[in-house]
Amino acid sequence: MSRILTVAGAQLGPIERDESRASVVKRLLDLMRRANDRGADVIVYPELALTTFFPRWAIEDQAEVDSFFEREMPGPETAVLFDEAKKLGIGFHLGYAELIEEDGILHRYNTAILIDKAGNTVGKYRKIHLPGHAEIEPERQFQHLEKRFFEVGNLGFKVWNTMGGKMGVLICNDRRWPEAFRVLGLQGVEMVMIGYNTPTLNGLMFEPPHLRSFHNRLSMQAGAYQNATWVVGVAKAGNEGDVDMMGESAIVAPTGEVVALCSTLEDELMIADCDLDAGRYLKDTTFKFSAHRRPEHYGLIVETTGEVEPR
Ligand code: CDV
Repeated sequence: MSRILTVAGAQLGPIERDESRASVVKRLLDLMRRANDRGADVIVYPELALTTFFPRWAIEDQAEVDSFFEREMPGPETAVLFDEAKKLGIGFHLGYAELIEEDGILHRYNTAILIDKAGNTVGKYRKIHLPGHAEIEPERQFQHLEKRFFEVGNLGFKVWNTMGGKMGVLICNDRRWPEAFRVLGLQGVEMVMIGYNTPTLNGLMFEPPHLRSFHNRLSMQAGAYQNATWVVGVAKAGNEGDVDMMGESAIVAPTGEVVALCSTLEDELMIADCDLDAGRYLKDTTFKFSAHRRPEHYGLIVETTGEVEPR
């Protein structure tokens, strides 16, 4: 018997720096209603879906940086999204900048949450692989200040049993790191949701745009196949803040095949009926980790620091 989860990926076109939360949330609601009309069980929005991709700007005023963060979730401007999802009975994944006070200290994370069809928050992930740089580098065509604006996530890579399957979340740059996928794979993940903001240019040195696209697909397709999991990769696309952002949002099957693909650089829905059992034969054969995976013979000692030393 198959376990079908109908999944919508809600690619977003550009969000300009001065676009209000209310305006963005209206766009998210429109996509949610359309996804619901098309029978989706869950809708996946991109990384930092509520604002422009603010790490591209050399913003030095902390109050201005913080204006891109959410202090509560749901908050006054996002509650309507939660209410509508609950009313429709649709789950959702939302990426946003999280500002939280813990033990009297303010922390800032690049976060994504997963909400089930009944409106419960079932998972939260804080981005671990933060790309870019911490100091403003004027020689760059545009900044990528994730290392300045965010702390490294402290929740690990988790898998949640929800919506009939084992769900995991990665955020953007995480998709390029096989170990991020593998930690989810080792927990038997069946679907990985990934929001991303990826410029079509490197920003520091020349890199052919076609390679940037290829590496996006390669990372998601390899992550899917090698862990026998669905991958739902959803972009913020188009010319935002004068930087061209890659679209090419895709739903990838556990075989590594792309089954749905966005074709514009605008707000666009892609939908697929995902059989959560589709990766079962790979998990039982080629990627039966318990039978074939042999980390004790890899010839490396992985220290707890993360450093790797030859044996
Ligand atoms: N938001 C990101 O993490 N973007 C990176 C860029 C900087 C390469 C990515 O891996 O797509």
